Amino acid sequence: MLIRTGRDGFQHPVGSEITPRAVYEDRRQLLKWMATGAAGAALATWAQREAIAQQVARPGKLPALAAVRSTVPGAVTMEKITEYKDASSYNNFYEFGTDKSDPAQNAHTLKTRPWTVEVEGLVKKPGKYAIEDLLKLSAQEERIYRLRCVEGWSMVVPWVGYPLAKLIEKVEPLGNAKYVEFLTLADPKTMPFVGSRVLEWPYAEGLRMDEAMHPLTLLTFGMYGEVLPNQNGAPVRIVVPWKYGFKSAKSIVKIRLTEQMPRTAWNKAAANEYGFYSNVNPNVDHPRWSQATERRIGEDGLFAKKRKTLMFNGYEAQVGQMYAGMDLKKNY
Ligand SMILES: Nc1nc2c(c(=O)[nH]1)N[C@H]1C(S)=C(S)[C@@H](COP(=O)(O)O)O[C@H]1N2
Ligand SMILES: [Mo]
Repeated sequence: MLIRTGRDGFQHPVGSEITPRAVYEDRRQLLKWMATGAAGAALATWAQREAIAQQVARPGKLPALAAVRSTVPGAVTMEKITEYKDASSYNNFYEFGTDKSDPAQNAHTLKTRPWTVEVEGLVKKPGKYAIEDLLKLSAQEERIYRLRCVEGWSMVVPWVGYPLAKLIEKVEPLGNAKYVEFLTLADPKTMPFVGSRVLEWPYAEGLRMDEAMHPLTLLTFGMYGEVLPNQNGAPVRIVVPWKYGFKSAKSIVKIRLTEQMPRTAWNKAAANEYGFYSNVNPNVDHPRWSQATERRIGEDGLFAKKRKTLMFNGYEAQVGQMYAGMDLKKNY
């Protein structure tokens, strides 16, 4: 569901599956809320998406992507893996629409070949990489990551890729490079919503240098042993498992090293709601909803008990040190 904030003309999602906070904290409130019909609307939306998930066929059988299971600490969670049909039919990819089921239905128009990724900015060796060369730059690893969306749902996906650090090392960052900016494709001919004002295009994201170089930050080409389906960000995306899902930019065409902190698409849309860091943090609420719990897509029904969200999405042992001494409430 989308609401218009009016403040700046942008629209921001209010996940229809987000139960207002007061509601799940109090059973009597829940009954009241259900009586307003909001629950009915949420249930209808949820049921509709479930129905679409059943219909969206696995997009052919995509080419396999050979990979070895990663041995990097934290790279493989033992949690139950989300079913492919759910991970590929319940997506956020606003270039193809704002409903979770839109990308699976619309992203077939995305042309993933030829594809080049330009690496530029504060580097000694800038370059344009054809996707075929980028794929071969380093050995492919399989990693089983939790991904937690800021809207309150999560999934567990076996991603295939290699550390972004491998590419960054290759281009030799200059001493004053402090951030990495990701710019993604914005092609109005193949992306029907790039003409809309939902966000500023191209979709932009960024990481601090140490975050970009962290061994868990994955330059991702595949999932479930195959190349990425378009709706999940083909042919190349980033996956940053300890941050809210929107930090994991899809269908990347440019990687730029900068000295200044780059502006990001969601920060431009609503700076008070989406900060640069966006580390998963159950103790820091979104201004319009709690971040303390989450629902696992494909498993937890609308009224099932939610799971507790973990600090840094469960990757605190691996990444916590990068934020030592930082006020995470201020740097949300
Ligand atoms: N280019 C682009 N990348 C994007 C988005 C988007 O709208 N456009 N949505 C983000 C959000 S909000 C989430 S939660 C994840 C979802 O990734 P998934 O569909 O593979 O689960 O992609 C992120 N990357
Ligand atoms: Mo998200």
